[in-house]
Amino acid sequence: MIFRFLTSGESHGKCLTTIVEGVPSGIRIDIEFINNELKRRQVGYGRGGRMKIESDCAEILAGVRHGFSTGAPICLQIKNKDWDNWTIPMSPYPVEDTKENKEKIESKKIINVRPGHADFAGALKYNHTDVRNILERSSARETAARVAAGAIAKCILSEFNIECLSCVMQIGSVKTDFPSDIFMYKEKIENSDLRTADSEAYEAMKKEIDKAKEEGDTLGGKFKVVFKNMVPGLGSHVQWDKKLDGLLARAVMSIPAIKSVEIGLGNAAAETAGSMTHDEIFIKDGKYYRKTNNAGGIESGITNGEDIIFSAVMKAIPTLRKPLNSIAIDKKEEVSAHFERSDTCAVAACAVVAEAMAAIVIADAMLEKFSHDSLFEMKVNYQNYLKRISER
Ligand code: EPS
Repeated sequence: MIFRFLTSGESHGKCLTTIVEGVPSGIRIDIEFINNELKRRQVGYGRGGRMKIESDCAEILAGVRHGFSTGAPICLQIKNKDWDNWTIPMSPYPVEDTKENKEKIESKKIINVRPGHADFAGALKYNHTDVRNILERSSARETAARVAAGAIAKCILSEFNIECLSCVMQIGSVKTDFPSDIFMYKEKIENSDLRTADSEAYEAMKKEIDKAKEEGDTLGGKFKVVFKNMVPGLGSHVQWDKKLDGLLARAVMSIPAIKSVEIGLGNAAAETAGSMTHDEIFIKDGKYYRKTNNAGGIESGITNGEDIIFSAVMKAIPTLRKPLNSIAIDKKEEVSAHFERSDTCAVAACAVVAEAMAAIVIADAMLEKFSHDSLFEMKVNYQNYLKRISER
């Protein structure tokens, strides 16, 4: 792995941070682009109160000079505005032992775990009696830092004209297949707070979210992500951990609440005969082409030059205003699960996070294939490769 990143930060801590390593020198790092990516993640009909507090914005702390990467690790920081309300309960330092401080800390202590979140297993594993120690890090707030890292990956990909876009395909029971070529509807998708170009489905999705909200419930859904202008030959068939589909699935599955990832035809492959599954290859004017892309741009772990297409399912958020039955940790007592504040539905935001995670995997494969010291060297290798394969 060449493009590596870690994130740190708690949901109500001072900030989120990411350190991205493996970025070649000479990549234009556009802070406005990074911040626009963060903004895209905040959008979504059905999101909760936190998004009204935050207006996520990254600061570059290292690794970039005058707008270009130097080859050194890049450090990005996103401040949590909500931190101002949490300085005592979330203080990294011991706080003064006053009645007021004790009350503030106690008021934020959680023992009623939420089924479906990391609370229960996390408290057992890390030996905590205050579940907040788990919740703060397992919160999907962390995905803001992933989107910042993903924006750096997208800056690399854009040097090679690789573009990506996501759209929502399902919210609760409302499904849409429209459009099949999502780039044709890019503007409409970007302007939709549910990332859909299907006006009819949009209204039905909103209704479904409103209903869930009224009932104190939450909703999941499904989204699709497409990368276009791909080069053939990224990833490899030779070893299990080099297969690009495996790497993509892992990266996307690691996003909170993701329950399945499908590449290309995905689950429908179970009921599709071979003759209808595999994308036949044709030749026109000396060029190879395909009429279908059921493989989602990846065959045996290697990109084949077609668009990379995958979809993923996000389960309904486990923080419910009408809480589920649960237990108070260490008390052997049945209680209602903890509720503080939550989104009713965050599928549109999750699609943006999936773009980021996939961009990281694809950028990493590009760096592996074409070198990773400087953009200059990478481009020379890329052009040579394109020339070589075009002659075959
Ligand atoms: C999120 C911030 C969180 C939640 C949400 C995602 O903020 P808060 O807990 O202060 O409301 O809104 O987290 C979850 C849905 C979850 O299950 O953890 C964000 O920035 O995306």
